[in-house]
Amino acid sequence: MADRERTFVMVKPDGVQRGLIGEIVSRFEDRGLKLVAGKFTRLDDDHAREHYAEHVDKPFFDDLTDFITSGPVFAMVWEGQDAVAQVRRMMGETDPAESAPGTIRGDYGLDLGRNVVHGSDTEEGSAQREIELFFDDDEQVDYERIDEPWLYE
Ligand code: D4T
Repeated sequence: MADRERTFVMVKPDGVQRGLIGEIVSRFEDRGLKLVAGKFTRLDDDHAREHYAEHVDKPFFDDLTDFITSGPVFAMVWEGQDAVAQVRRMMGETDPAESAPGTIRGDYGLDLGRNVVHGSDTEEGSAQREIELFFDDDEQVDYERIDEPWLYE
């Protein structure tokens, strides 16, 4: 079995307002990923700027931080085999208009600035950095899901 890893996922304010938390959580659960942390919260400006620090020089940065602080989000950590890349595939492209039907953004979004969900990218260290920005170690729970022997060879 390949390495299990953890990734950071967040239902953005548009996804929360549109009542999509349950749907998004269900997709990851059904796939066999394991929820190890969750937090319903609202980002302040400093947190938003840190989370999106890589985009600080981009023209859309202010709109992005305004949007992500505009309402509550549901932040999560999901664990599983190849979790970072698999979650990215399930989310679709950054722009919902370019996302295939069957992906979260392809099924629930139309506009780049309202793309429903965030997931860590595959760059080394991204997921760990984002997890640490939202969760303390003791907020992540280690446990076995009862179906694990049926999910992994
Ligand atoms: P996030 O980080 O929100 O999961 O999105 P991605 O990882 O798929 O894409 P990203 O970091 O490149 O973009 C972050 C965020 O900025 C918005 N955005 C992006 C925007 O409003 N205008 C743009 O031109 C781009 C490239 C959408 C996602």
